Amino acid sequence: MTQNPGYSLPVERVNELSREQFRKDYLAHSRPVVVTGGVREWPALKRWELETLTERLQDRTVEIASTAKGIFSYDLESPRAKYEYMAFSDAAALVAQGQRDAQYYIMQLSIEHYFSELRDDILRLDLLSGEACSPHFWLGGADLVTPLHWDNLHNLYGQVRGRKRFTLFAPAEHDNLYPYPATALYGHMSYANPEASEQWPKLRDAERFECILAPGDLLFLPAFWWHHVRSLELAISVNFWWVPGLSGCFVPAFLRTLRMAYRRERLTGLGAPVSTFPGGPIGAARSALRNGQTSFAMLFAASALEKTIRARCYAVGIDDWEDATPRPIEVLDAELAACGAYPPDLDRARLGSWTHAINRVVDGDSETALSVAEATTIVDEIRMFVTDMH
Ligand SMILES: O=C(O)CCC(=O)C(=O)O
Repeated sequence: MTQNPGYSLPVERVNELSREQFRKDYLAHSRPVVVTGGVREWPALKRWELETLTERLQDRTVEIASTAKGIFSYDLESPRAKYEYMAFSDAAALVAQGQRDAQYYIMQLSIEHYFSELRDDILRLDLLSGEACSPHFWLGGADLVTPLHWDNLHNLYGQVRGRKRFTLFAPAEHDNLYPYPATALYGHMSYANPEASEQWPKLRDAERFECILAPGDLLFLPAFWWHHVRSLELAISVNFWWVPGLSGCFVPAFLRTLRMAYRRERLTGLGAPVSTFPGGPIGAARSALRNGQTSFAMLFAASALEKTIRARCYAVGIDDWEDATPRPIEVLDAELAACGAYPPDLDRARLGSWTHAINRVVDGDSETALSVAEATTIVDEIRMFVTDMH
């Protein structure tokens, strides 16, 4: 393995983090952070040895991925990873020993779905509040690699056994990271290997952040951040994903990446890439509403807002905001207003109420989530706003 990291910074580390600090200093800015010992109280840290898990789970059917070279691509069309179902005890034996011609990885299985009896070994994270998210389970041998990609979800990733090295790049580094074409179904992946920068020279221009997660550590990996992960020994992890609120999306550096995400059929389950929907993001929002998918509808509506406001920015001579530092919506809103990017008669209170509603629904707070009828009203208002602004 060649280490040629260009320039590399450690991911910020803290020993303690209150929910308020997390939201204010990291979540609002989509900035990664490791909380050392952040999950050390989880009973899983004491209970999850491979042998004890095997005793508890025995014949439970699990999905397991295998590859010849230990590189686990998310591109299911890639010949590199094969998926099969087998009893947990057989899967655990394969993970522990590997085979001469294959390595095995149990990846991101829903704990609720596959092993509900393990639920009590994981404590709810204090950093989460209303977010709708459930834990996912990872078990793999040493030296397995998840190649460079991003997800459209925020992620709190807890390490239970073994260590993993995470290499992260901010969304704004996109152009240096050899992404798959935006039109590819797996447009969230990169061709590049950050462990072989000499083969991917632009990687050396990208600022990378690295951390090693040890048992008990917790990483906040913001949505749209590129990540490459290597296990340093047999490793067990549990992570929580959730849909970012609008404040996590409606920031310039993410939106370029988000636009690519809209082209992916899998993101929506709408049956076709969103780019093919008549009416662009608003058309996609309406289709999502017909399926009752209010959170996707809100994200597409947010994208329509962004597209329009960006066009206004260019119109008034602001052309650098795509690469600006991610910042909360209120800050961005004030900046855009100050530079005249909005039409003078824009009802900014109304704009604020849409973003508030969008945040409520995408934050997944089920008690206050929008009904489809309310979401439809908002999408219609945004459609009118977008049309008027052009
Ligand atoms: O742990 C891994 O191998 C990959 C983790 C990952 O890609 C994620 O949590 O999004």
